[in-house]
Amino acid sequence: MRRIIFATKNKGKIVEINEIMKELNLQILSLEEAAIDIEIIENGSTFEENAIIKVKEIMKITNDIVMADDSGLEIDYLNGAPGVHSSRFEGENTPYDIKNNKILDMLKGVAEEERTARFVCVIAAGFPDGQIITTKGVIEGIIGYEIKGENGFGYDPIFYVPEYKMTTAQMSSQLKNQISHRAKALNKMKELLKIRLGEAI
Ligand code: ITT
Repeated sequence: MRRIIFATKNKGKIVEINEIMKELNLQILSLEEAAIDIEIIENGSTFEENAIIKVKEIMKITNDIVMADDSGLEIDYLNGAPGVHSSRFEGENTPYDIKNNKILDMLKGVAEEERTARFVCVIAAGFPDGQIITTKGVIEGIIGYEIKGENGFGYDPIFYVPEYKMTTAQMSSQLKNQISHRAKALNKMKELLKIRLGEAI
């Protein structure tokens, strides 16, 4: 079975990635599972740049296919923040209850039409021949008025999807993994991997 090293330390992402990629005949290893412990400096200004930075760093130390996910929440009222700084917003190790409440405070009194937001995900894949490709997925929603739901991770409890009348934290993992930014980007990547790796997957 072909190995893919997934350059992430985010446990919430790993669970979703494994679920979305499960029908492929690929062994997906997180950095922890591959026993790789390096600090990657994500100093790009776009999701694409940061996904490629992560992939390139790990490609230096393995001949396996390397994939990475750079994602985040863009809030229109905050001019696209926290965006590429989503995991660092209010401090990397700050609990999400606090980060989510901070955003709710920043949007206090803001009308529904102005609460538009989206989750964005860019997946990069680097191959042993040096080629790197990327795919992107987006899910549109609005910032809710209170924290709702226990599923998912990160900003899910404040990301409300009008079409489903619930936050992504209130969705079952099956539903979120069908419609999310990550699902859309990974599904596009799956098709590209099938073309590239052919029968092997
Ligand atoms: P790695 O770089 O190790 O993958 P990270 O958490 O630092 O982990 P990013 O730099 O891509 O990853 O930041 C993504 C952040 O965006 C993540 O930490 C959440 O705060 C937010 N985010 C992304 N996808 C999300 C989702 O599906 N649900 C909730 N929040 C999400």
